[in-house]
Amino acid sequence: MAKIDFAKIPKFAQLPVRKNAPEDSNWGVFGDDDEVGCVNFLTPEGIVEAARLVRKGKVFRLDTPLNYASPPLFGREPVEHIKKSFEDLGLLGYDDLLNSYNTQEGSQWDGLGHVGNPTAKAFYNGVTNDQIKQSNKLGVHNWADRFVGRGVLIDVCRYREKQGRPLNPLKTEKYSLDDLKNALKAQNTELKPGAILLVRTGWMGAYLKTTPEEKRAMAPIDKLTACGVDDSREMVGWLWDNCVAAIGTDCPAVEPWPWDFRDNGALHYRTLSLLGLPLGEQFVLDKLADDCAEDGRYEFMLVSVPLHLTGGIASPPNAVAIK
Ligand code: UVW
Repeated sequence: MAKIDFAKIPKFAQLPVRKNAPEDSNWGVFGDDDEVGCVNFLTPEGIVEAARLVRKGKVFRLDTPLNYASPPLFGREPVEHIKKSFEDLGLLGYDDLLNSYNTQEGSQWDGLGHVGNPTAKAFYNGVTNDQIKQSNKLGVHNWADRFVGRGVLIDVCRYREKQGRPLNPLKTEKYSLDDLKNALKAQNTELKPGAILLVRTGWMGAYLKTTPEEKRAMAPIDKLTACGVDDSREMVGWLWDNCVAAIGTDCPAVEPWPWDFRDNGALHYRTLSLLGLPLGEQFVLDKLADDCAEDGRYEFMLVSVPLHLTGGIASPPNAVAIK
């Protein structure tokens, strides 16, 4: 693990640092062969600091149960769970079989092999499509033992509601960078380098309240509409300049859905492929947010243990926030 000196990280305005790298990319900042991206901002010192935030022994699970979305969003496959009996061995017992498991059927980190930048025709750090297809480059295994640090929640949904300006999470509406900054200020929370940033948009709570028919209607990729954070260059510059290690939200795509796959400015491209910044989607944040509102502490230890899937494209976060 390369030692990170936050004072020496180039500012967004100074990017790119590698010759011929795309505009607004950090390619080369963590090394020419780096496959970890912004998760490099999670340091041993940061883990020790995060552990000091554990004060009341409360644990909040941040993932949805498998198959929580019925059917899964974006037309993804549901998981088939079979209890495989040992009956034929004369034994009273079972194994689990999970068939057609799409690692993005519910809560997920999008890995760095999930999408490449259309203009650069490359994935994070210049990795080619052939490398993603034929090797384990940029797989989620690179994060398997290092996704631990100080979590920070921005409850921008509650902030906007308190302001009398709620948005409809089930529509293509966006929270601006000013909303995020002002919510942080209202919470008295500081975004220090090396944060795993969680943003509560209110989508998950709104989705869970819908009827089974409404859920079915929302599942196809061309039928879903959902809120998210603004996909602007300023948003991404702010995340980078604050050395955010990852951003996780309770909405389907972090940015509002639908986003245009042909738009080079989409947040997915700006973050995953240009900065190696993990995007977390469909996280469970409501109970954590209630607790933060109650004790006024929006920071905690966050432990995420992605699947140890060599070459994996994405992973359920398997994450907990501990306060
Ligand atoms: C989309 O934006 C389609 O979401 P995901 O990152 O889960 O593919």
